Amino acid sequence: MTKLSVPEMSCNCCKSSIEKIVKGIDASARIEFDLETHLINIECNASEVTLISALKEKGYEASVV
Ligand SMILES: [Cu+2]
Repeated sequence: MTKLSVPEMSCNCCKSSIEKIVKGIDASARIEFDLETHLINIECNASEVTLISALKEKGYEASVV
């Protein structure tokens, strides 16, 4: 499981775009969001580096917690 901090994730629209980004990498990914702490837990086959760079490409700065 990868735990990422995404400070700019603040509402449901961020949530759904992040979900799309992650599922675009691995369609079977499982993602848990916590909007209050801006943390996401991702279970998927992609590496942390892949996830972080894909998110960054779409404007979401992310870092491993
Ligand atoms: Cu949003």
